[in-house]
Amino acid sequence: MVLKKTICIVGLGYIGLPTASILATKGHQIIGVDVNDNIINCVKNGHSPVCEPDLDLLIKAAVNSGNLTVHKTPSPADAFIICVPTPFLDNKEADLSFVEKAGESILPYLKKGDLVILESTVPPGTTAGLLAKVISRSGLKVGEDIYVAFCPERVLPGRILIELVSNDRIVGGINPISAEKAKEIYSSFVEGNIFLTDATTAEMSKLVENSYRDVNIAFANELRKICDYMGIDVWEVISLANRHPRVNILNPGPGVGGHCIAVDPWFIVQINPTLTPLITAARNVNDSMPDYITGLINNRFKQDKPEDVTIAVLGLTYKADVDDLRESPALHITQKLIAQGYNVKINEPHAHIEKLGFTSIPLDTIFNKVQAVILLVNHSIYKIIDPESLLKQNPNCFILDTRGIWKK
Ligand code: SAJ
Repeated sequence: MVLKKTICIVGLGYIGLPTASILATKGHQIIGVDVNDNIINCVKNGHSPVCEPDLDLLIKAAVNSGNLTVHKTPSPADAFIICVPTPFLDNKEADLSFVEKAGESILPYLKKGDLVILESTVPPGTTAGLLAKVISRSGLKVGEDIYVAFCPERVLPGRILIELVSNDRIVGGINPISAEKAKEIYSSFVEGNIFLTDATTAEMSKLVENSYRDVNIAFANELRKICDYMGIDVWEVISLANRHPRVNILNPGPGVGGHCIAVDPWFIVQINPTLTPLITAARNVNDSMPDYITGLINNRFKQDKPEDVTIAVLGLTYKADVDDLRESPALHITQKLIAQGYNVKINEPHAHIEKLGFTSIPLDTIFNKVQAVILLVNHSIYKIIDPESLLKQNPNCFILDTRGIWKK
């Protein structure tokens, strides 16, 4: 039987809020903490501030049960889970200021026997170094009076609630007892296996997962460039190569976005750039893709003045069927086309693009009088668009499917 605990979760973003809600529905008393009034108000009213399947329902259940309350400051608890952002600085090193502030914010509430868990993605050594140092300012002996662990989140946006429960978890303690204590918390909702290790190994494993994906996508993007040069279809090449039982190449695209894969590999590189040329090269290949795509468009319209060319852009988010625009290559490409003087019409079904000064044009009118259609995001609703019929109506239209969802 799992013992019900009071758990304070600092940071109610993409990870903190689903984790808080699920723990609340398992009977724990959850104190959710965030500095953002909009998030607090949304949750109080039982709504999700982010677009994620079924999260609204889960939050409503958690709030209605009385087990989830939200506040601007922490309160005493048995365990504290820190889920704050770790963006990178201009020099691509991790900005740990949010982690540090979150650690400082719980100091007044810590007591002997408490557990502090970090879930934010961080460079290896952060939990045993920076975080343990901040926690030691409570006067409690870290590892003896108070337990500290790193437990990386591994959920895929768009499938967060499923993966939160079904994925295996890595739990890294600053000592074995810290790992055991943290495992107790995750055991109350995780159906996958829970693997115990030390905090630094757990931090590195998390970065390795996202870097592995980044390197694989970079390989696909490099293949795309060479196949374009040769005049052959990269998606056909990859799908044929993937018929080999030990080959699994990911998909080329307009670049890698989001707040994880486009950021985390740099946290490995910052440890020692000389030892990590492959990870660095992969990041650079993926970062080169937006310019590569705008280059293809410029090349097609090199005889025209950009102001005489109208382009329909499909999708602005960083990936399919989410509302997240962070580090989005699609947004980057669109802004670049606008800056170059093209007339750009946008369709984006999920994100609130009005806040960027854009309007989403409905799909039934966006293709009128355009010289180009550029598919930047493989949102499900775009799969039913038939490029053949677009070409029938507008034979000179330049159609560029950067995601390979429209069969030739
Ligand atoms: N992308 C491609 N080609 C592909 C797959 C993805 O170009 O074949 C692009 C996407 O369009 C997007 C970017 O890569 O711009 C990242 O998308 P993603 O779906 O690969 O990953 P994220 O960033 O949404 O979530 C990742 C996941 N990590 C792994 O799959 C190893 C998730 O499990 C992590 O929890 C998450 O990062 C995180 O928070 O770290």
